[in-house]
Amino acid sequence: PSKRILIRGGQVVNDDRAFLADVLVENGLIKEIGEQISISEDGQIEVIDATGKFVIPGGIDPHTHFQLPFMGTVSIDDFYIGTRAALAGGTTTIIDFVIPPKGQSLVEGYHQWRKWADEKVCCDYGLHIGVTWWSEQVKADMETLVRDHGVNSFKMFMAYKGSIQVTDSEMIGIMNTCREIGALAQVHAENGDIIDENQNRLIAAGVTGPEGHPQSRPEEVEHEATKRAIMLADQTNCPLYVVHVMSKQAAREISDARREGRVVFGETIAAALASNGSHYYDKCWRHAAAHVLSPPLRRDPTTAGALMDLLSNGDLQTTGTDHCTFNSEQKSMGKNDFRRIPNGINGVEERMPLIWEKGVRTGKLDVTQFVAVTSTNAAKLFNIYPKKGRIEVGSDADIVVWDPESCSTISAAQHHTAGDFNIFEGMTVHGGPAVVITKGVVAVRNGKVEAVKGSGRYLETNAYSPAVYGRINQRAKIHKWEKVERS
Ligand code: DUC
Ligand code: ZN
Ligand code: ZN
Ligand code: ZN
Repeated sequence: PSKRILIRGGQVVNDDRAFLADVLVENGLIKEIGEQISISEDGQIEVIDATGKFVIPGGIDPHTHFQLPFMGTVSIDDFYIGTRAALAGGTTTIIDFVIPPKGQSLVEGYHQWRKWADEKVCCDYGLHIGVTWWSEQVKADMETLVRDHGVNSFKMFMAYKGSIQVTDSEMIGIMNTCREIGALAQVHAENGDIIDENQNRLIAAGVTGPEGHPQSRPEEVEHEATKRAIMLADQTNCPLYVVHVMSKQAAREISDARREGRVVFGETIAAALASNGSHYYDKCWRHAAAHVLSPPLRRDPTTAGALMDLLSNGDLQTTGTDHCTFNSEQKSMGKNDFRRIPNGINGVEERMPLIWEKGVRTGKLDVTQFVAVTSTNAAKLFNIYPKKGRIEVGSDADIVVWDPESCSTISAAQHHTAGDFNIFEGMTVHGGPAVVITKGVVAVRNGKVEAVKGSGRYLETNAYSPAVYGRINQRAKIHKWEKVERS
């Protein structure tokens, strides 16, 4: 692989502006940006012609689950196949979730995930830590992870009763701790107790197929939990990041909270922007089961467009995928009971082209906004900016030469994940990566992926991201208890 790369004549796009320039890459970093960079033609440099194309920061997918042990099986894309698929679609950084079972040490879980990931990743990656239970030991582990292991985000599950769900009082402890150590609290917002009740009622009524899944988790279940999480975070003065916002009602809560000045961020996922819940009612069991994830896709056909509108106006900030793939055989574990269908869908490879198609080509996002919602905003919130998420001298050379004119049809026969189904099957997307560079090395060219197993690095992130804590500290000042002095 060439150590120096010159990307010539493209439109460089950051979240704040776009301009014509050449970009010189050297030793994994962006070395120079300028008009007509001159080089001595000694054969030591690879020149990539980006005329008519955009030169954008590599995508950041802040929500993946590679080789996740979950619901009695393990998601089929491991850290090699998963990051390879990410690169194929223009994503050069992923942030995955450590999800230790209840009772397991968080620090142990972290080391387990590092062991799985380090030898396999083809691009840089970070880790969020799922806090699935609560004790003094868990609190100490959170402190250790932030201090010694470059972690700055912790996720709570308000669903999955009986396994990883946490209670409100546990959430309060976790949020207080996040606030103390400068971390960002994340929530999977669904009311797990009512889901459990609905599931039992559906099964009793004989609804055992995949259509039972969305019926057990209607919009209001996501809505209520989102609202509750926002309230708890506000009361504890903890910044909150709601992962996979799937519905208009939940999104509305986030918009309203932001209007009131609360420090809340929202992520939506590729599937929510490009698919919908009608698939659960498909006559083909395999087809319906392939779409099972939580929270579910919504049947309301206006959801996808509404979520894109909120990315456009800034009420939602990031786009992930919740990429967590299971093949048909694994999905079949729930053949007679939708509660046992492993939850998860694909998206890490399709995210950027889909957002281009549904966002930029519809006119809802301009190219700078596309960069913001696919890369820069996540980099800022998780404190890896401007190392990641920006085309700037000194930043990592994670760069995508994006071809706005390319045209391809998504298909399981072509995709790079190990799954045998693609929930976006048959969709035509315009726009896609012509060249993908990770840390100064070309990983994708002309649709061919040349990813190197184990070449990615774990991203140490600092606590107190300015994008998060700048505002929370201000807000803390107005949160003062009132005491009345009486004689
Ligand atoms: N939802 C999913 O669909 N899969 C993994 C975890 C989750 O919360
Ligand atoms: Zn989740
Ligand atoms: Zn089918
Ligand atoms: Zn998830």
